[in-house]
Parts: sequence; C-alpha cells; structure tokens
Amino acid sequence: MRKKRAWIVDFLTMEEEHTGPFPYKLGDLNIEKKVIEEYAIHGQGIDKDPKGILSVDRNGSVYAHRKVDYEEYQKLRIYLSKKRTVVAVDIDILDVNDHAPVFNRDVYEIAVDESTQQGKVLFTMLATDDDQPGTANAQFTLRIVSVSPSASSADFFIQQRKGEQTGTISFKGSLDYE
Ligand SMILES: [Ca+2]
Ligand SMILES: [Ca+2]
Ligand SMILES: [Ca+2]
Repeated sequence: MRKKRAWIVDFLTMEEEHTGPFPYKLGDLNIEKKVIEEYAIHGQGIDKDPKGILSVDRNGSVYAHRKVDYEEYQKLRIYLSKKRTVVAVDIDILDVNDHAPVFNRDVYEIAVDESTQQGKVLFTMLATDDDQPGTANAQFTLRIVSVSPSASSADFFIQQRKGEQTGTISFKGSLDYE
C-alpha cells in the first residue's frame, strides 16, 4: 500500500530542556474541533519515541509532560488520522545553549625551530559545540589564557575568524631555544 503523505496543518514550538513544572501547555491547535474530536492522535512524543512527552486534549490544547533534547530531536511530528485521512502537526524544538565547546584534543604538542619567522602559523586548533549550528548557542571565542614560561622574546596570539571553530596560533618577536 502506498504510504500517504500527511498535510502539515499546524505547528507549535517547544523549548528543549525545559524543567517544568509539568505538565505545561504548549498551545492550542488551530484545527477544526470536529477533527480533534473524531481523529485518532498519535506519533512522536505520544506513542512513538520519544514517548510520553506530549498530550493533546479534546479541546486541541497540547501539553508537555517531560523535557525534550534538541540535540536528539529537532522536531516531533504528530498525526491526526481517521480511516485514510491523515493530517500532521509539527512541534518544532527550540535549541537552548546547554553544551559548552570542547577542543578536539586535550593537548596539542608541536615542535618548531627557534629560527621560525614571526607570523607563521604554528598550529591550528579546533573546538566544536553541539548546540544548533550557525546560531549564537554554538558560537565561541578562542583566546590564550596564559603562556608558560612567560615568553620574553615571543608574544603568542590566536586568530579566529568570527563564527569559525578553528583558531591559529602564531607569535610576534622571536623564539629562543636557550
Ligand atoms: Ca539538549
Ligand atoms: Ca553552546
Ligand atoms: Ca542545545
């Protein structure tokens, strides 16, 4: 049997990691009362994973019963069906900043000649943040916190283009092996 495509007739939003108190109301469906009363309501967040997050009452009010994780589910799609008629409602999950950026390595160990010219890129570091890509929640600024031993002849700096995950380390001055 050909799988019928359901019309998306409405959508609501839900913030991830919401701490309640539960249940709380997400909103009202803007759907004919007759449909809400006569159609079976099922789908993600109800009887499909992640189960038990949502409920819809007979007035078309949608409630949240548990928190949801944006990094796992960006959208929950619920269906209202009666015989062969199916309509869908999307619950768009809104990201919050619940992940800190992490470097791809704990220690970067590199060797450079003391004759290395200033301004040369010594290495590139990478960090990633699991929140929604392209938003402020996933952006971070790399900076040098300290240099040890405190260099007398070389001044290290990091360059990172806005919104990028990588930073390059270089120095001004000169390196001295001794
Ligand atoms: Ca999360
Ligand atoms: Ca983040
Ligand atoms: Ca997040």
